[in-house]
Amino acid sequence: DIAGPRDIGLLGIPLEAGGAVAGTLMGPAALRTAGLAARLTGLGHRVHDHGDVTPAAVADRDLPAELAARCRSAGTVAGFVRAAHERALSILEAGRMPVFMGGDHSISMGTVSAVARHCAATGRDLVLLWLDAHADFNTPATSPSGNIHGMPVAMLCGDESLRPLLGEHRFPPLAPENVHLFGLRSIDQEERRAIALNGLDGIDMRLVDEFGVSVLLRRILADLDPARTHLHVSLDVDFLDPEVAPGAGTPVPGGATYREAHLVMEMLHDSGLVGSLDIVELNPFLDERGRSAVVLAELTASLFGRSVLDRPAGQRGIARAA
Ligand code: Z70
Ligand code: MN
Ligand code: MN
Ligand code: MN
Repeated sequence: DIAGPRDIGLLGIPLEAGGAVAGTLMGPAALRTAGLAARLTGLGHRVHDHGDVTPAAVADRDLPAELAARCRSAGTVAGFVRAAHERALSILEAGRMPVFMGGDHSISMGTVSAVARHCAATGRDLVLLWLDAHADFNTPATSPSGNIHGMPVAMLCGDESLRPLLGEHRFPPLAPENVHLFGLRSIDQEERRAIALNGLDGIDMRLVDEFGVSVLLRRILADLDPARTHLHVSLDVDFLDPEVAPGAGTPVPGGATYREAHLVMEMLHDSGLVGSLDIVELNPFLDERGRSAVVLAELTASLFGRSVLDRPAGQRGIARAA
């Protein structure tokens, strides 16, 4: 249960080659500077910082020619993805709850695939909450940009053409009905068709405007069995509105407000379902005086139990009520 003190493992994955804008490799450093670890220990948790991953040496020519031709910097991304997967697995096996600090969103190919393996080994169902302006459901065949950070959800759902990025490691692909894309407001044409075809749950900003984050998130959480579920949360900085978090390489207007994002994190905490977290796409080079890094550190604290007032279990009904 996420309530009560947890053993948290921080892991930095300083990758920027999956996106078009340089700077996300500084993400882990900025999150540390924003006091992420101290905010979590201040809540009573034990925090172990595992440092940053050292990427494996992978060249483009080590990958299938088609993959390397269609994806930018595929070898570099593969090196980080494989190393992240191995480090993630050992943190999970040590019984720590991992917080993965990206890096661009392609790191999730390594982190979430490791979580999927760990869940299979421990008999739990993996559910993925993807907080992002984008669906990241492109494949090498559909991507308009060739940027691998637009493809991790497709890889995690079992796209064969992307699997060589992970090398020899094998993981059970996510069931599309266990993938919830939340905060959508920028999708490519073929990506949109693929989401419908594969039956992913897409929650766009129009739905957020109409129903609010609380109703929409409660609907997802209420369906999950607390005894079986491992919920992985993947938080892209561009889930937030660019006015709240300007440190994003591809800012899209109309994102989550500061208050909506905090409510999501508070409800996730109260659910007791979260087993792992990615914090990705923070670009400190584009940030304003560390604002975005601080917001992400604050949101992480909310996910780990920070609240304005004490809320006895019986009084945090909104997240639990079916
Ligand atoms: C576009 C693509 C993207 C950020 C993901 C954008 C992808 N759909 N951008 N995350 N920041 O190139 O595939
Ligand atoms: Mn475990
Ligand atoms: Mn993303
Ligand atoms: Mn995004």
